[in-house]
Amino acid sequence: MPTFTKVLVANRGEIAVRIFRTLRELGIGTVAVYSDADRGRLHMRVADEAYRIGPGPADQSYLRTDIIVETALRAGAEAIHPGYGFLAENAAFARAVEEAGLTWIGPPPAAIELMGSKTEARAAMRAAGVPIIPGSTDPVQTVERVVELGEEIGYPLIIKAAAGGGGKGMELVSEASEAAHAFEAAQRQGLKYFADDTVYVEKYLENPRHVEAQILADAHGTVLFLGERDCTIQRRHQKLIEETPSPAVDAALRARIGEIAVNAARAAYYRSAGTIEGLLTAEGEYFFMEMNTRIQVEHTVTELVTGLDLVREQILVAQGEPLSLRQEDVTLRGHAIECRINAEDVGKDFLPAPGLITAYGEPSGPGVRVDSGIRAGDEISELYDPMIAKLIVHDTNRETARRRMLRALAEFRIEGPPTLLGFHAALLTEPRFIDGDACHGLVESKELAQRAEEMTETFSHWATSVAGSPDGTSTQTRERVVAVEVDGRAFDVRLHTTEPPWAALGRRRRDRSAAGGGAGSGAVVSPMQGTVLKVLVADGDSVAAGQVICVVEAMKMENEITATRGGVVTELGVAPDQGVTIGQLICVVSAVG
Ligand code: MV4
Repeated sequence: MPTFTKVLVANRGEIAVRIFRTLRELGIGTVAVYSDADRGRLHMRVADEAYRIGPGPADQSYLRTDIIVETALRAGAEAIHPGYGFLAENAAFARAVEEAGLTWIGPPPAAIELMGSKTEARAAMRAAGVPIIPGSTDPVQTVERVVELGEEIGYPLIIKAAAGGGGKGMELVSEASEAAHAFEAAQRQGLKYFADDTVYVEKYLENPRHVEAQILADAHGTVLFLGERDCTIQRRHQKLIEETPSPAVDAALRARIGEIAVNAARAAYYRSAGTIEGLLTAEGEYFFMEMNTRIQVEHTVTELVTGLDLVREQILVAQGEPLSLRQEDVTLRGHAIECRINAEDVGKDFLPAPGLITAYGEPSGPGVRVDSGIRAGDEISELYDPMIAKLIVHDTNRETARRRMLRALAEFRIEGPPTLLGFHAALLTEPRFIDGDACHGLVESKELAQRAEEMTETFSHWATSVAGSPDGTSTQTRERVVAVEVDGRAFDVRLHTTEPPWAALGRRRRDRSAAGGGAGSGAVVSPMQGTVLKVLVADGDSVAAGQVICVVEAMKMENEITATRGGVVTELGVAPDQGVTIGQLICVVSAVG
């Protein structure tokens, strides 16, 4: 049985740091790789050795399979852990690792490949008796076939890219007349994002919960079910909050989900940690949706309720060892919640807001865990995911865990870019969340965005009084009311403190972007850097407030740019395939009459 002396982690940020911690506990040497953009960052500092992946564009660094394998050999590592994202679900890379004589800390390449094709996965799961969402298991090649399926299983339908997953390349079909448009859009997105225009069709389930099952499998025939996670609270298919147990799952349903998950893993000849993603309907039906063949961002909540280290189990399994426990030894204790603390602007439709972290202080205390790769002075780069940290709490039940999360959110000090701290505080105090409701539509609501902003104000922390500022920008004073007691009598005292220098920088940036075209001016400006995909209006067209003007692709996402008020389009200055920068004028919507 090989025991590793050194492992390379082909990843960055919090997950690389997370894996290095476990490797250290196991007495295994640690090897980091880093892009030029990540030089000096935490993940390379905590490893025993760190190797630059270069030259080349930094956003591609962690995808350089050849260099990563070479680096592992050069460093004398025996194995590679891919983390999540990047190469984690790349079967060709897993094979290349094994062909180089290294061990792949992950599932068999054939299992990655099977689950990578959503149609093949559905066919295999159906054959294994795993309930799949009604629809096609073969690729759907014509609009006529879509309409036929609509007649068979009823509308609405959803068309998904077979090579997709996680929500990219999905199109809704409410009735037959929409089939052609949706079919072409799903094909186009499949081709663009996954270089594969194969699509399939599912019945569209209304307002389901996203409930996923964690499994662990070894090479000796043991497959464990480690409970479910509820990841219903998402925004543009990005999970924001994950918790376990799911408020919608009782013991009987949990047993059924566990059986489905173990059957799915066995049918795929699975090994390592894996997740069966499923949809749970309001009627209590549970369907397999897809399998993620990697350690996931939200594995942490499962770790807190099981007391296990899932990364350690992955490493032991890769070494050929049996899992450290049996199913009857798995106990699920209490409740855990994870909030993803992203650098995003809730008020701007959750637009990623890369920038310098000028101050950073993590919460701690009972039942609090923070997984992060960030320190004060680090830059949240626009090249990668804008996640700053994962904040995870554990307590005896959901309500105490919720309160613990609110306490921890208030302790978290992050200055520089806008973050989701206030958003999470607003969401966790919503009656619907408190009730364990699925909260469909809540994340997108204006009311919640408003409350998130108020919470952010509450969280705007103790300004250090610093004279002057780095670039000579004049600092302003902040006013806040503080309750004090003098000789046993209470007073409200108005304090005027000088804002820190970075606050002035942030304010100037905000002022600049606001000047780019507020609601009043009728100017439609691009809120992001990207490429124009489509222009849906022409000069002289009448548009209503909220009507889509054009579609801009940025960070592999299609973003609809809408009119901020109704009127007539003038000064239209963009065309398909054209690049646009932040704040660039797209058109002016002139008021009529
Ligand atoms: C669905 C669906 C309804 N019906 N599939 C897929 C990727 C994941 N991010 C969300 N996905 C969905 N797939 C069928 N057949 C609805 C969603 C969905 C969703 C599901 C659960 C909780 C929140 C959601 C938010 C958006 C879309």
